[in-house]
Amino acid sequence: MTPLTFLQSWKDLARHFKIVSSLHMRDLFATDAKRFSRFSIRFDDMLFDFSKNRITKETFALLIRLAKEAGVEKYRMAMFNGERINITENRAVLHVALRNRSDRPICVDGVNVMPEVNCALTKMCNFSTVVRNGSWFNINDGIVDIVNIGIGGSNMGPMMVIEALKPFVQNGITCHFISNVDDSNIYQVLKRCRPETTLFIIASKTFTTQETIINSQTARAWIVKNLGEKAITRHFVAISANKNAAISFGIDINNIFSFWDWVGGRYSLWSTIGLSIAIAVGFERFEELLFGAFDIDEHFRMEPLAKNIPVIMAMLGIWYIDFFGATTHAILPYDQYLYRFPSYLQQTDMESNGKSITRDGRMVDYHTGPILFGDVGTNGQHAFYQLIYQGTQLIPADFIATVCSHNPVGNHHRLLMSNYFAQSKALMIGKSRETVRDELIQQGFSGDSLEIAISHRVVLGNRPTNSLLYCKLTPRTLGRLIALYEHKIFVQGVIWQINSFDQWGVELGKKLANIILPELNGSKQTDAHDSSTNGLINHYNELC
Ligand code: G6Q
Repeated sequence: MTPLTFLQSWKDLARHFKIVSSLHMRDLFATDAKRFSRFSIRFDDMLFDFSKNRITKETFALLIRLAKEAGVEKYRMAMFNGERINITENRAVLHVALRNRSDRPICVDGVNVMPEVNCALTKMCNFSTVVRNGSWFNINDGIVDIVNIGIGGSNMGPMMVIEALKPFVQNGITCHFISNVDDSNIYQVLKRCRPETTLFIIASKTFTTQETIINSQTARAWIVKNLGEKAITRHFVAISANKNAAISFGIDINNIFSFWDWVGGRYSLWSTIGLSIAIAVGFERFEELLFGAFDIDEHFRMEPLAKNIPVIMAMLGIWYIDFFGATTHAILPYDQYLYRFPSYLQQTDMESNGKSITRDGRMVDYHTGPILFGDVGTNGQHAFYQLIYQGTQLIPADFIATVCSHNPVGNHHRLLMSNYFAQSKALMIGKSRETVRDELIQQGFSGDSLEIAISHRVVLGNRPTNSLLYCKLTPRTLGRLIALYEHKIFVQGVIWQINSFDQWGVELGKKLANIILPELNGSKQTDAHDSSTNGLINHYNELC
């Protein structure tokens, strides 16, 4: 594999950067009337505007050339063809099969996985229907509490989606999520549930994850205490690839939903892990979500690189991270229902591309995955935007917004949207020294205090942003949005030559926790670790 920095397009970009880095977007807009139409793409009702980026026609062409030269098309095909591209775990990466709404077979080792996928979907459909219509608990109406017990990929996707699709959640169904091993998490949830009508979904691909197992045992004890041992089969279902462990826990074999090793945890909300979503919003809407992702899968699979939204998003990210030295990326949804979207993407992106070793085992000599952060507009504006405007770091940002509110109240949505449009404009255009000077002179400033005041108030602008704007946050739109980011992450992983589908780093901390657990005994002093860890453990043992 040719190292990334040896590729001709990379070298050309490095040269080209020297020219572009001194250009201001204000001038690029002023000298090109077609900039918006050149650098924006419409996908159905969704508009992707990337014209407020520090690029020229030549930058764009070079970035697309890099995508080609780095093999994005080849790897894209390999993923869709079920090849084992997760090389360190020797697995295919097929979340695209989970939402393949066509009859196109998708094979792993020559076996079409689609019949099994469709069979699991039918089972989800049947199950979610009986829970929703009350027949699972034999009730006509009233509240049903759905408690998803899972962590990481078995928690964040469903939790984000159910929040995002709240307007579609059936009355009477309340979804709760227990993920943290912290006892306060389960305590707060159980406090709000009625045992008679509570359904626990144990979501764990491996069924060995410490947090999920202990939370499930506590939930099991709660049901047994309130309803007796026999109630377990009615009140617990499992989603797992480890059927035997689920059966040993007491789950009825008919209530175990399958999971495949080619579904990565953080890409699994489209699978049976989405059961809580199907129960909350109904299977039809869950299917719409799948259709949305499928729309983008087809777009990603078929469109040429230069017209391919996730490819463009990815290449712009590469441009900033590897040439401008950006280390972060802000996700800024102007849509309250997407308030969990930034933290959801944190896992998808940072666990996937937080790597520094190439697929062939070399240490990279360039930066890879960015630190993702964000919050909903306008909250973020009153919190961290200042750093994006005037801090020392370049922070590329994605502005995401919905044209129509689910809950139109007075002038709220227009106000929200005026902020959405204003922020990306202000970040791009900034406020020049001359404008600030004129304003301050009018306010009576002069002399030294005028010069100092000017320096503080100048906003350089030239801060890059993408804007995504769609009609309404429906399940289909949400599916599209998530899939766009998934494929963006995929493309960046290909460019950086890393494996985006494993997470060996997090294993280390998990193993150490198991070693430390028996030392938290409230008595004996430990000297088994470094002095800091010893000191912390000993302080804990002294106080507990
Ligand atoms: C995601 C990771 C990780 C995983 C959790 C839960 O890609 O693999 O977040 O989803 O560790 O694992 P289980 O589903 O096996 O409990």
